[in-house]
Amino acid sequence: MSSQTERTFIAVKPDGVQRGLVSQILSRFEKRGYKLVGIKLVQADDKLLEQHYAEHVGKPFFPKMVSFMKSGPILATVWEGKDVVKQGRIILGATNPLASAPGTIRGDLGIDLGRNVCHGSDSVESAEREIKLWFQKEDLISWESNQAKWIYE
Ligand code: DGI
Repeated sequence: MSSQTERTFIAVKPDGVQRGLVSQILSRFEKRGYKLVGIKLVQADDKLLEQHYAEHVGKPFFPKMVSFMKSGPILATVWEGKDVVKQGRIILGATNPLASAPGTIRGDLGIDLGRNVCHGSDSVESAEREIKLWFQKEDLISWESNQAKWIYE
């Protein structure tokens, strides 16, 4: 059962930041009713990316992906709300933008796999791991939204 305090890690990759898509991406999560509890711009380094993408280290595309992810700032965010991990992935769309449905971020804003605009945790366990990797505990703010009663029954 997912709770209203479930959290996920959503990042706008360097292509999304460079293309001025940050506000659009944040807006999709805000409008859906999710609560922003952490946000910062990060210039990622090899160590962070090797930890974040541990499952991909050694794959042929890895060096190119790391160099892309270091090519500019990444907007790191944490969102809270019911089923936010799964819904976040749905809002982002499929990994390959060409396979993403219109209406999703990648389906509306991307074309190539290596420029897929955003990242979202793929499970509650990954979310916990990624949030710890990108944020200090004190960077995350628990706050009460006045909108909650209009979003949740
Ligand atoms: O969690 P996702 O980002 O949706 O997907 P993932 O964890 O399978 O892959 C992480 C990122 O790595 C993905 O957003 C884009 C990149 N990637 C994955 N597979 C390939 C790839 N990049 C290239 N160039 N080729 C791949 O096969």
